[in-house]
Amino acid sequence: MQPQIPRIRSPLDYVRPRVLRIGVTGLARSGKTVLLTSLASSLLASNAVGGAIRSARLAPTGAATIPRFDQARHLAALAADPPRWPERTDAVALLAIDLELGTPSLPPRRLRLELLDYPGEWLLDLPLVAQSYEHWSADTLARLQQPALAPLARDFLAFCTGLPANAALDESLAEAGHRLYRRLLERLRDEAGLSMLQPGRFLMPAPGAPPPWEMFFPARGAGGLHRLLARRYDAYVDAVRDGLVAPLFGDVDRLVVLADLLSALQAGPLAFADVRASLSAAASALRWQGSWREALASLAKLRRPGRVIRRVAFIASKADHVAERQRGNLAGLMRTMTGIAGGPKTAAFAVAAARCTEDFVWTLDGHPVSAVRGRVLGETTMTRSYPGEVPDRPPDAGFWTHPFLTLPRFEPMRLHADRVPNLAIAELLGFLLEDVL
Ligand SMILES: Nc1nc2c(ncn2[C@@H]2O[C@H](COP(=O)(O)OP(=O)(O)OP(=O)(O)O)[C@@H](O)[C@H]2O)c(=O)[nH]1
Ligand SMILES: [Mg+2]
Repeated sequence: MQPQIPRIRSPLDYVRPRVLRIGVTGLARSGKTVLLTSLASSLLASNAVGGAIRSARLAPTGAATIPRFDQARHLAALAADPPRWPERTDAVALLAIDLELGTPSLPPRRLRLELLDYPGEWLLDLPLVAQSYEHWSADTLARLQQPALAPLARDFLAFCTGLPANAALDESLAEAGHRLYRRLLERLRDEAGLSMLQPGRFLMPAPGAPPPWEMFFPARGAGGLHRLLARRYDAYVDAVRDGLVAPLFGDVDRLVVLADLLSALQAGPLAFADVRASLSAAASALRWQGSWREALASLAKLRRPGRVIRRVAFIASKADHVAERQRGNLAGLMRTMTGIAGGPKTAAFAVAAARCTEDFVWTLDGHPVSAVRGRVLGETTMTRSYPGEVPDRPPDAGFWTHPFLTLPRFEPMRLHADRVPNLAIAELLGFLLEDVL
């Protein structure tokens, strides 16, 4: 079902996009729902983005096929007394806003903005499109053998070691290996808090019955079993590729990728390396998406080609855990971790979608430091926090000898006239919409 396209009012509307779809994705708990809620609340406040937006309202749902993002419910949670954070999400949702743009002396230009809450797990499937089964298996098995992961991976690795190098084709072996591998991915997510877990659809399945070709796992070898696993991997990659030109993702024109780098710095070197691997996989997938999109479009001549992603914003979320002085480094850290020169237009931001703290100067051991203070959920007094110095590039071994302090779970600040207090949401919107405003 096509989205309802806003009526054309000015000749310019013929050459500019009238529906702009922005994908918002990121690792689990990185702050996607709060970001969407905050972006929408800023847009709906009529004077957002330096007055270029004349009016904004939530688009009617009409006959849309993708579930709508429940803006009212999420905003109500942040507006409650005491404020609450929104619940976890586990399905794709779409937020649509109709904008009128332009100066008051001319007829308005209309633009429908669609913001898509895209599962982070699926983002990590994009790099598979450029990888062979052998390559992916070798990388994955090497990672699982790291000392920090090996205890959780023991059963699966033992199963792999037990397989003869030229094992014959055997459906039940493929199934047994697949089950062990899937269970391992779940434990790495739930017990080790990792996110660089592939294939992503093993953790966040697509709707519908699981297809038989899903029964694969990473393995080395050269026999019939190995060839079966490689064929199934290829079928999986084909499905990922189809998804990229399907209406859901194929129309994404710009992408916002979130990562909670501060929590990763706090969680230690293993968690940080994991977030770093996820981000660099996502960034490199985006670097070549232009060329493979075109190649695919010409292959599937009968199909409407997907749009190429033209702008990507990488966001270090929950930036209100550190003071202003540190936030420049936080954006810098994101920039050095993702720098995707040569691909779509890219920028990095340190954002607090729902600001919880204010900056203040704290005297620690006689030295003034730039710290923050806010109310911790359920408490009445203010808590002060200085988690540590944020590095502007991935830290070296020395950094981890003075670990980042725990980040308090703060309560969001009270709303001002339905607007969520935030840091850098206007800058983010400015970058995303610069060429259409
Ligand atoms: N201090 C601070 N905390 C935030 C901010 N945004 C999100 N959080 C915290 O991060 C948690 C997760 O935020 P969500 O927006 O629900 O994250 P998500 O990515 O949608 O999570 P899933 O849907 O479970 O993957 C919240 O419950 C808050 O505790 C922020 O701007 N500042
Ligand atoms: Mg969510």
